[in-house]
Parts: sequence; C-alpha cells; structure tokens
Amino acid sequence: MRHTILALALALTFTTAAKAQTPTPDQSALTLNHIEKTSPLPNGLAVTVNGAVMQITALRPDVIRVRIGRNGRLPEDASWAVLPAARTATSAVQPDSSREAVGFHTDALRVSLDRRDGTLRVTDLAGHLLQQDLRPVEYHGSSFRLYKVMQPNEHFFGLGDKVGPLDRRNQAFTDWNTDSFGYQESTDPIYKSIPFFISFTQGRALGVLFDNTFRSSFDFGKELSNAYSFGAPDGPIDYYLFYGPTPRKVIETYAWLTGPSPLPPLWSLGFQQSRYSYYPESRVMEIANKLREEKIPADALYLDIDYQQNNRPFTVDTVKFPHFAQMIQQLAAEHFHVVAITDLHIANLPHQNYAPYDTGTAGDHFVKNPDGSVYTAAVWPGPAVFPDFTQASSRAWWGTLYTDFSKLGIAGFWNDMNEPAIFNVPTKTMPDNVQHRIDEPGFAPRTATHLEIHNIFGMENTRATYDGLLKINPNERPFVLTRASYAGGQRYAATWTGDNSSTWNHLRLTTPMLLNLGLSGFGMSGADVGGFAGTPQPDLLTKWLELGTFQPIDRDHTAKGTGDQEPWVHGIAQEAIRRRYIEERYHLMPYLYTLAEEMSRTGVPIVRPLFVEFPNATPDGHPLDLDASGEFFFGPDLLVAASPYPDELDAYELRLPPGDWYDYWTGKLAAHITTTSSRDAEQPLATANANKSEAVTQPARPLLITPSLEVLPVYVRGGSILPLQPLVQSTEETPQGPLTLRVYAPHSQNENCSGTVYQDDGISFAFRQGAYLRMDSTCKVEDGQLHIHIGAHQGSYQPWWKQLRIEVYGWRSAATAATVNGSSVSLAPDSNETAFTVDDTGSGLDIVLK
Ligand code: NBV
Repeated sequence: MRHTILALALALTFTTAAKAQTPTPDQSALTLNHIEKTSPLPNGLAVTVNGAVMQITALRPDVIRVRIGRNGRLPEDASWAVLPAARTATSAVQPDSSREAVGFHTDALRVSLDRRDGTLRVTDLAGHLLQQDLRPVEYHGSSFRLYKVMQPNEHFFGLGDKVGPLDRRNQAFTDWNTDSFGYQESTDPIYKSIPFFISFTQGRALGVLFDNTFRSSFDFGKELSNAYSFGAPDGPIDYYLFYGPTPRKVIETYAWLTGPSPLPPLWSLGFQQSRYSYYPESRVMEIANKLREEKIPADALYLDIDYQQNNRPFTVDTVKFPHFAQMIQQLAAEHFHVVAITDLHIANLPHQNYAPYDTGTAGDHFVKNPDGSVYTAAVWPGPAVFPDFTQASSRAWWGTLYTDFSKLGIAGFWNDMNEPAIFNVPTKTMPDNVQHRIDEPGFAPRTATHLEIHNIFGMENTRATYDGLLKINPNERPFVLTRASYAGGQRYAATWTGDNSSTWNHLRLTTPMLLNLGLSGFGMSGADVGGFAGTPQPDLLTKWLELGTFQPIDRDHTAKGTGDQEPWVHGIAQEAIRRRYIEERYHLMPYLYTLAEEMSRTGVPIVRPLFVEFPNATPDGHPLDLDASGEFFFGPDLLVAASPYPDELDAYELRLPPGDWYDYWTGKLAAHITTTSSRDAEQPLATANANKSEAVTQPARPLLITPSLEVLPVYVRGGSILPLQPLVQSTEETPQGPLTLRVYAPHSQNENCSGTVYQDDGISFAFRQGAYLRMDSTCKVEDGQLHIHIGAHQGSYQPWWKQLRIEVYGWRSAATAATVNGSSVSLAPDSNETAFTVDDTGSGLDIVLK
C-alpha cells in the first residue's frame, strides 16, 4: 500500500514536471522568419514574410522607417509624434540584392534583409554595423518584441528623464506615464514616455524612435547580454532609424522628425520661485517683495492648486485671493510673471454654474466608459471628468478655458497630473477600457481604449493648452509646463522631473535626468531646485541653487508642509552664495538665450552630455561622460563639473576633453589637454568639432577638485567668445552698460574660436519677420597676434547695448593698446584679462592684439 502511494506520488510529480517542461504551444505566436515575396519600391522595399507585411523606406538618405503589419496590412500611417512632413518624406534608393540578402542602399546607409530568416541589418556604407536583428521579429498575439544585436562597446541614451545613470546599458524600462511622488533611483516608469534612444558605438550614433503609444518596453542588455530589445503589448511596429555619425546630427534629425521645442519667452529663463502653495494673496506679495528687497533676481512666481476654489481648475478662491486681478497686475508691475496651475481634471459639478463642466458637457468633450456614460474619478477637486484630448474639437474647447486667465495677464500655465493621475485606485490612472475618441486630421476617426491613449494623454493636454494660448494671443509665445508627455511633446511644453526629494542623492540624479531629457527633445527642462518632498539642509539647498543656475529651467519648488525653501532661508552667508549664482545666470542671459534660440532651430539642447561636443574624446570613442557623471555642457562653451557625489567632502577627479580649459570664475587657464592625431584610418570616428576632430586625447592626468560649498566648478572652452550682460533683477529690466564679450584665446593657430549672440524682444513672434539681432564673432591667432572679428548686426532688432566691452583671457598683451578698425584703443589690463570698451556701431569690428 505504502509503495503504491509512493509510486502514485512519484508519477504525479513526474507528470507535473513533464507538463511544466512542455510549454503549451502559443497559437498566437508568429515568427517572421520566412520571406515569401519581395518587391522593390522607389524609396525602399516591401516584403511579405510569414503572411505579415513589412515595409522599409528611406525618408532621407540617413533616415529609414520600418513598418510591419501582422495581418497582411500595414499599420495606419499616422503619428502623434512624427510631423507629417517628415513622415511622408521620401528619398530614392538603389536596390541591392544577393543570394543571401535583399535590400537597398542610400547615400548614407545600406539596408538588407537576410533571405534565410528575415532578419534586418543596417550598416553605414563602409560596412560598420549600426543595427542588426538578433533574431526574427516575434509576435505573441498582438504583442511583439524586436531583438537587436548589442555590441560590446555600445552605449544607450535618451528615453526621457527615466531615473538612473546617463547610459541606459544593462537596464530595462517601461513606458507608462505614472504619477510617481517620491520616486527613487530604481523607480520606473515615471511621468513621461519618450520611446526614443540613441545607440552610440565607437563614435557612431544611431537614433531609434519606436513610435508606439502602448505600454512599450526597452531592454538594453538586461535580459540577454548580447542583445537589446524593444516591444509593446499592442499597436504598430513602426520605428525610425537615423544615422549620425555624430550624436549632434542624430539629435537634429530627431528634431526634424518630431519638431524642436519653440523659442521660449525670455522671462522663462529667469529664476522662478514656487511652492505648493503660496497663499493667501498677501503671502504671494510677501515672496515677490522679499525677492526684490533681498536683490535675488527673479522673473516668475507660481500659483499652485490652493489659489483655486476647492481645487477646481479655472476658478479662483476669492477668500484667499480677494484681489486676484490686481495682484497679477501688481506683480507684473514688479516684473514678475505669474504661472498658474490648471490641472486637466474638471470637477464633476452639474448645474452649479461651473463653466468648464457645463461647456465641456454641452460639447460632449469628456472621455467615456465602455457603456457610453462619462467616466468620472476622484482627483483634487473630488469627483472629476476628463477632456477627450485626442479630439481636435475637444482640444479647441479646452483652449478657450484660458481666455479669462490670459486676459488677466497670467503669463504661463502649468499642466500637472496629466499622466493622467487618479486617486484611490491601485493603478493610479484610468481603467484600461476607458474610451477615447480619435478625431483628428491625419487619423481615421475611431474610438480607442485608454491602453492606446494613456501615454499621449498628457502631451495632447499640453497641445490643447499651447494651441489655445496661441489662439488667444497670436503674437505671444506661450509658456506651458507639463509633467507628462510623449515623443514630440516638446513642441508644446517645457517639462520638469516631477516630485523629486530634498536629498543629496536626488541632487546627483538631476544631471543625468536632464541630460537624457535634452537628448530626447525636451531641452527646456528643470528639476525642482531644492527638491520637492522634504526640506533640504542648508548646504544642500545652496548646492542645488548653484546647479540650477546651469539648468534650462531654474525653478525652486517644494511640497506642502515642508520648510521654507526660498534662497534667503538659512542665514545671510548661505543666501550670499545663492544670490551670487542666480546673479551669474542673469549675467549669462545673452548666452543662455542664444542657446535657447539655437535649440528652437536645431533641437540641440541647452545642457548636453560631453559626447555631444566631443564624440571622439577617448581613443576608443566611448563617451567621456560615463567616467564623469557630474559633468555636462551648458551650451558649447561652458563645462559644468559638479561633484559626482555632491555630499562627499573628498576631492574628486575631473577629466576634461581635449583643448584649453579656463576657470570660468577666475579666468585663469586651468588645463591644457594635449591631443595627438594618431587615428586608425580604418575607423573614421565622428567629427563634431571641425578643428578638433582630427585629434584623439592622450590619456591626460585628471584634475583633482576639492569640493567647497561656495564653488561649482565651471570651465570655459579655449576658443570661445562668451556674451554676458550687466546685472538686472529681472529679464524685463534693461541692462545698463555694455554687452561684454569674453574672448578665451585659442591655444594655437589651428584652433577655432567663435561665438554668437542672439537677441529679440523676448516675447513675441516678430523675430520671424526679421526683428532679431544676431552677431557672430570669431578670433584667431596669427603671426603672434590675436585677431578678433566682431560680426555686423544681422536682423533688424535694436539691442539694449550701445557699447561692447571686450575681455580677453589667455592672451597677455605686451602692448598697451589694441587696434580696432585700424585705430588704437588703450587697454585696461588687470591680472588675468585684457579689456577695453568700444562703441558697437553694428557694422562689425576688426580688432588686433599684439
Ligand atoms: O499641485 C500640487 C503638486 C505640485 O506642487 C507638484 O509639483 C506636482 O508634481 N502636484 C504634483 C500634486 C500633488 C503632489 C503631492
């Protein structure tokens, strides 16, 4: 008997084990490994593979689009992210076929599909591998995953502000916009979904935009050590590959595909002070007055949700803010721009004269449950309804809600909670089956579930806001700040990294987050300076305000119930340091604004990793930044070198790219990093800096930096011409005195030296009609003389300055005079600089220094 039971038990165990080893065949699985038909297209190739259709086309010689439809039909040719002009661009290709492969080439890329297993391979024309399928595309029902070979020295960047190191290698991520208060280093997903990354291998950069709005995921060598992959549970296989070789070119192409961020209003680059929430009215005025009294330059004040009546968007609590309109006016008179929060959840208040609800209901503008009833859920105002932002008509209606606030003079709007965040549910968002209507030029009208719309909901919210504001004030640049977004969302809004914490670790995380955001199109971005959750200790707030100076958006913001976080808390010694940095931002405003203008044309972000400026900085072409996590470029000329561990007092090593580096604060030459021209001819590395590109760094000794509370190390690239202005207390104040051009002499005759300054009225679109000023300057060392050429003014805008102060660093002039357009001007030398002031006639200056 005992034996029988034992035998039975064993048999059972074996059957269970055997069962576990034979997975039930997945009826819905499909591997695209058998090419059935190939047809060349003028701009690419169409293929039938295991009944699926695949189309690979060239939009430009360096941009390829891959689309696959499982059921013999290509996915709808539409996109929320990619601009129609780019998406429909086409470029002729040359077919390439062999026994093994079928494909084509362009002037930049070779594309081939292996006839044996349908795998795709993309190389440059010299045969360098850019991307290759590790195995054929796999579907499981509607879900699919694409595995790509990962090269040993391949690095990955982008995906927005996902937390963690700059390089995404060895990690996996999911795109699902999530309200993530108190997120930490390992939290994923957070607020935004930007399914775009850059692969960077030995100086060769490839952009990959996976345009799928569902809950997509990315794995960069975490699952398999030799592969990276991306996939989604549903939606189209539709992705774009675009080649550099420089990262800069990839960034520019991403802006070509998805649009650059628009030129922001000048005031938004000033210091911004916020908290959840300043109220009542008297407290707002107190903060404004204190900023002016303490001479902390500032341009913007934020009104968080408590200015509203019971948290209802587009209302004002008239008890807390009895003179709301006058307050806005008074603040404007003191040169403060008010940014007001306007969350998207509309209070569910039928028959209570709440216009957003009434007009939204009348126009049928809210998203619905599957049974056709309007979906309601709790958020800040209590039960709320949600605009159907994927309908053009609902976005237009949403835009009209801004009319009154705009007319009052509120300068900017803040779209928070737009993941969308929902209270009291474990998913923190809408149910999957909520119905959204797509009614949109370029899309076939239909209804889609929340699974498809979730990740673009926040972006379409900001699109509605941006377009609405433009309609109300067609000649004023809107300022919209958003928490959630998707690829392309930079066209409508600036962003911030959400609810960070007042800890040293969060200060450290800020730099990689903002760098990856910038690479992902969102160059107008910031992190809450001082941290949102919690109260920063004095030194932490000081260090954070120092770093904030060199971030695109410099906004001090904190949560409800935390300690005061304005620059003056913690006593005069801390305040003095903080003031000095904020002042420096205002001195640098001409440079910063010039960067913002560059970004609005090219997509190149204001803050950038070192490899964007120096793709060849290391002999093997690996990005220098990976060894230096606190370092980044603020524009092309300023290298900010924060400590990689800002709370540690130990000295840290700093590696600089090739060239001369001046200490920004003292003007002294800090390092001369030597270069050689030893270059493997077989391995042409990317070239971004025309003059320096032929050089590869000799391993140089790192600088040793001893951290100090009052100094954030910043270095200026030799060969820069940096524009600075006299101190002002807000960007609306006209600077008094000359525009300073700091010329940092290049080391040798072969080195480049240049700089630009861009100006306009800072607020309107008149620049589009030529009302701007651009002044390009250059310098060179020749025959033992320094020649500086200040370009003539381009554009019709009259700048605030009449004179230029030229300061020259790294050039000790033996003479006591410079020659300016042939006449002699005496120098006022001091210990580090050679300086003089000349009239700026607008027609250009030629300066020679002996
Ligand atoms: O509107 C209040 C806050 C806001 O201050 C913060 O910046 C957002 O990220 N908001 C989130 C809602 C609640 C936060 C706990």
